[in-house]
Amino acid sequence: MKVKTLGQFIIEKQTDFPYAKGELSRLLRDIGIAAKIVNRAVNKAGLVEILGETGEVNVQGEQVKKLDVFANEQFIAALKAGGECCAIASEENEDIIPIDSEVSKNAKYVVAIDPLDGSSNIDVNVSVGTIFSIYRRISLAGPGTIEDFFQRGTEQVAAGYVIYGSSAMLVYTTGKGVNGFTLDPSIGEFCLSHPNMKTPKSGAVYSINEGNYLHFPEGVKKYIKYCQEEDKPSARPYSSRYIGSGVADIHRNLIVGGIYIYPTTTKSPKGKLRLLYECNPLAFIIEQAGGKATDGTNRILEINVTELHQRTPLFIGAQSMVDKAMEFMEATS
Ligand code: AHM
Ligand code: MG
Repeated sequence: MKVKTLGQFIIEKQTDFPYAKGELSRLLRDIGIAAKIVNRAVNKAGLVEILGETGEVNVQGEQVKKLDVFANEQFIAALKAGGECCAIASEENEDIIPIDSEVSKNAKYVVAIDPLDGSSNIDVNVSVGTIFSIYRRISLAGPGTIEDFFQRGTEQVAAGYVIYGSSAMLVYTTGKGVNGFTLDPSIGEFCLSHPNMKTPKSGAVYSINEGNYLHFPEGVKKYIKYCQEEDKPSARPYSSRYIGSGVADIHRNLIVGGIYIYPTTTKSPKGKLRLLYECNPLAFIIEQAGGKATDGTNRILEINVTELHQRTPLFIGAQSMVDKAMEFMEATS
């Protein structure tokens, strides 16, 4: 079988952007390099002193795990060294990280990143991930500014995620379909394994943390009951699958067909997930694969971004399932 590496694929696809000079390709390459380093650390996490908490609390008020910090450092270092990125917004940093170096002074892009998604699964050998989103800067020169990140999801130039799972995979889109690459550890390269990924229009899996049931909006409670009802023509009851690593849950649903919901709860009235570096990139990928992503009412990609760590509820996955869930939301609003 002829192998196509991520690097080769990116170069081949550069012709999709005739005006581009290869900067975006190099930026994706830099992200791929950091992902391999993080994957190496995840794979031997039990053997080296990288499990557990640092004793600090991050901007989200959550315990910071050592692997979170390590992943954050690796992506920042790779993006700084690559010279194609003029600012980074990370889940782990309260403010943006402007990049002010000789190599980055003409950089066109900014990157929003969740370096290690699924933090609660780090110490227990369950899949975790990285999510990234790339925008063209709107500031004119020098290091990027916070305004560069206040662009709607529709303005993303590229987005992707990496899963550190039973195998490591990198999935990304530049708005011309979705492609997935599996890391071949024997050659240390991500290789094209899932060309032109499409998600089924309908599915039979629903993913939600039902432990929060009592705190869900009425529409979500009713939709869950709908998923559990017996109805042969629509393949109900659906299966419930929830890993607790958003990347892994959404990746599985992308492939088999399903819906992932993280709604508002009475405890988190704006939802838990972050718009900039979780929901927007995931929504871009799922839409490109033929699925849908909303906050229960509005398309995720059209939500105005006004805060770096803005939260939003998320309904994402197979089109007909998201539509159905929204019907229940509308009927109860
Ligand atoms: P994190 O970025 O701090 O790991 O939070 C995001 C994660 C998602 O990956 C996952 O789907 C969700 O939070 C799980 O939250 P909960 O434990 O509340 O179900
Ligand atoms: Mg996250």
